[in-house]
Amino acid sequence: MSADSSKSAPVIVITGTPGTGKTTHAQLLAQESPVPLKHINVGEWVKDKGLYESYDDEWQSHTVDEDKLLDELEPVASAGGVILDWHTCDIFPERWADLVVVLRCNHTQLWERLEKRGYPLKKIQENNEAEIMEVVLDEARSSYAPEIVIELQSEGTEDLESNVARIVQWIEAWQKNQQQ
Ligand code: DAT
Repeated sequence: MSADSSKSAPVIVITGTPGTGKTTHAQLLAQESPVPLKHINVGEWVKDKGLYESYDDEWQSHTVDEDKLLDELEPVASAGGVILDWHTCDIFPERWADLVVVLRCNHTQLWERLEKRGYPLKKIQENNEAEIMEVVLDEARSSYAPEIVIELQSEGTEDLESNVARIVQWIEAWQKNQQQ
């Protein structure tokens, strides 16, 4: 099922393993988009609004309170005009998303990015394995209609620029379609 046809701006989910470039893409897309898009870094939202059940020191990550998170996001996502930037997407209701972008990166580069971020070794290993096993891509494909899921490489600035240009084109086509 596609999202509400009365919205003036779409909901774009940008997902992928941590370090694949979601926030980098979302920030550039928010600047370049022909319609206003609010960038929501869902991980930051969870922290800022206390939408978690606990914090795991060993994994340095929050256990998200999914019900609270969905309640907070519902009015924002239903109104449209948002980029949801998160490393998972299968908890979002299918009706929210107009486009789901899954970013991908080769494991050598991903390892370096996560090392720079200061992640503990086992968190780097776990994320790297998840990327190799295409966990996020599988999740997106099993949660949304195939025609709204796109997989994009994110290995350098050329990829970043061409990916954002492609999403901007998609938004322009989405707008035309809404006006018909
Ligand atoms: P994420 O939000 O998926 O965790 P990020 O946007 O914070 O990832 O990016 C992690 C690091 O990698 C950051 O230093 C920017 C860099 N990076 C990611 N994608 C890139 C790309 N396509 N070109 C250049 N640098 C990129």
